[in-house]
Amino acid sequence: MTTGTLITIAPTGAESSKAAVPALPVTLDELVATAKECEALGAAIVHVHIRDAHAEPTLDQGRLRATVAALRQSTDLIVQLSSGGAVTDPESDRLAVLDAGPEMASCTMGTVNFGEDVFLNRWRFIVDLHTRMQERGIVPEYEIFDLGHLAALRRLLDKHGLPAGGHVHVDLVMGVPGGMPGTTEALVACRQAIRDLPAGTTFSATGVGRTTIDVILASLSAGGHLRVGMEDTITYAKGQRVESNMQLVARAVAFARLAQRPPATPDEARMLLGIPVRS
Ligand code: KMH
Ligand code: ZN
Repeated sequence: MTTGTLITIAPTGAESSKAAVPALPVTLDELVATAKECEALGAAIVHVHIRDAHAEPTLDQGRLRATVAALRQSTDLIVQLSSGGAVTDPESDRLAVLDAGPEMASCTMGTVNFGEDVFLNRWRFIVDLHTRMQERGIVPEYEIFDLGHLAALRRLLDKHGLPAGGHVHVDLVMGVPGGMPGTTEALVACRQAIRDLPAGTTFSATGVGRTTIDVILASLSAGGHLRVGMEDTITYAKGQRVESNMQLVARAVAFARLAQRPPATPDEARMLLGIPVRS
């Protein structure tokens, strides 16, 4: 069944520095203002990485809680905290992200080379994240950087059961140097593998760097959803820097409307993902 398009905004990430990318939202005020504007344009989910007072990536528990509270107060967006953090973050801090009580959190389904670094996701760590989210009613978004991560997800669900809410949603993160390429062919291969997951599994896709537009078009045509934002894309077109996250959401919304799959509201997204609607 084809539905409207879930649009996730990933505004900050952990990789770009504020000095190199001045438009990156790094303070709580900047993040909330960005989230509000992206919601008004059509985003339904915000994928959140936070920064400290020096604009460096952090998983500080107080800041995470304040961020969840502020986003809930100022927007109706589904707040999805990153449990991936930065490649340097210890597993204990990444697990503790769940203590901040988000509606959703990311759960990366395997280790991947990540540029010059390694994004480490051991099997036991993945199982811990998945089962803690089940216990707390936090809905995961399974992050897929390579085709084999979908096989790992099938193994996880077979051994440890469905996530909270009973619905499975994955995000294909494509074009990371070291992961799968951001191509139509790779997306179609993933879509084939998603057919081995529980019926009704949904997917979104994001193309890092210059793969962003190819991945948007491939995902929409394959019935998928979209993630965009300055976590993944800081160049809008050749020689043109991204001015703001809103510019990327506006472009994704325009593509979704052209595909006759207009943006889903946050509550439509909650219903699709098995998240209780906010009262
Ligand atoms: N920053 C990357 C190392 C996630 O948010 O769950 C990991 C990442 C995935 O961004
Ligand atoms: Zn992330």
